[in-house]
Amino acid sequence: MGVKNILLLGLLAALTVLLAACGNKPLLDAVSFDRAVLTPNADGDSDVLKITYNLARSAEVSIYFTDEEGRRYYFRDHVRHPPSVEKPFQVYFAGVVNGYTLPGETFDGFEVEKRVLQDGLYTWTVAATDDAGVSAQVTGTLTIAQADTALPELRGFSVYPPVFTPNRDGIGDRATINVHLTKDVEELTVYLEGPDGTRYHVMEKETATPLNEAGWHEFDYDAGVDRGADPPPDGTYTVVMRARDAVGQWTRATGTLTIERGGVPRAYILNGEVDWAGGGPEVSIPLSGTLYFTLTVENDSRVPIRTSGPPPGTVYRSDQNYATLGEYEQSGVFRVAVHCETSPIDHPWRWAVGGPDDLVAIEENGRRYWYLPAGARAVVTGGIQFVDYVEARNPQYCYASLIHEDVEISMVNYRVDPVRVKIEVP
Ligand SMILES: [Ca+2]
Ligand SMILES: [Ca+2]
Repeated sequence: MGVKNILLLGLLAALTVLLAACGNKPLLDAVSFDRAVLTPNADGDSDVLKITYNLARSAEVSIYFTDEEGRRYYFRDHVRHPPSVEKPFQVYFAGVVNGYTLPGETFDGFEVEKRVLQDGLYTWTVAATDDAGVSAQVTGTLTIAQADTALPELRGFSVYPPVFTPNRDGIGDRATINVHLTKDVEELTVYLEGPDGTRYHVMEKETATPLNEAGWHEFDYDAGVDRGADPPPDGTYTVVMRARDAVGQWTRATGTLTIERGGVPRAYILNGEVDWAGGGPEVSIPLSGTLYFTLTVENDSRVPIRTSGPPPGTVYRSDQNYATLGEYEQSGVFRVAVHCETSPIDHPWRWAVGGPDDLVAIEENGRRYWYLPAGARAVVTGGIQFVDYVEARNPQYCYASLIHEDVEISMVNYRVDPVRVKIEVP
């Protein structure tokens, strides 16, 4: 460091001392409350007052109220402020202070973040302490009357189940967050908060109670996968519910929710190709003959896709269907299906998207389910033995689809690679 710089620094230091000394302005002055009586009840009359104060130097500022029993309620608790520039600071006060409990009072399952002062006479204090430890404070009195002290209580707050798997497989895909709200509010919000502070909003489900009104509220959470959005990463989250009433009181309840195997399943019939035995695009089958097919299913997602029977290789008679084999539809299951124009029901013949060598078992809620793992492919074969035919529809078109039962058949997986099938009748 050059001599010049040292001189400059010295000069600056001297100037600072000089300014501090000659300024010698009081740390805190021009302190005022523009009302002596506040009625915090959101009726638009005397609900808010304005606090003005001038700060000469940077300082920690507190604004608090002391009741007649000597209990202290903080509106601002040691908040660091730069000095006032040109104009004094102005802050609006609506009678709401940091959460507190009255003697003997407890709240079950929620906390009060911000609460209105009870009716009564208070001493207000504006206090400041600068970096040198110099303190100043100004006091006055404030009467609180007609305060709307009812709290928006969050009773019976619950998150169920504690662990869920939002991946559209029909098993444990949703969590429900419930609360009984005791007062109409301006807002009632729920979000998941991750370890890094990232928040994920939870939409409210329409229930008997209109939005923001007192009563029973239910939040049905799918982690976004219903809309095809990726859910928050697997992990444990804090579920935060917060309510704010018209006076500005805040209540908060928290729980935890763990996401496992979350993700949006996506699967395809590989290349949209079906290998119909006998060639195509037109095949002839004698009555009681069997139409065989082979195709490949690709799980092109980061989550396993669930499936159910019957296994590949199964041959249906044309007058059978998945239900007659006892393999009913299950929400969230992927199955390969074949449909013909004369099929009496939608996609009557269905097969699992892989065999025992392709699938893995995953246990959830005490039951085992079968999945094609993320990124895996499986060859699926099957057949339909045509034991009958419809004369007016011979030949007819048949095609394969990949169905996500009770969820969707995506366009790309619907009516793939049609084949014209003629039943040869003797
Ligand atoms: Ca009022
Ligand atoms: Ca699931």
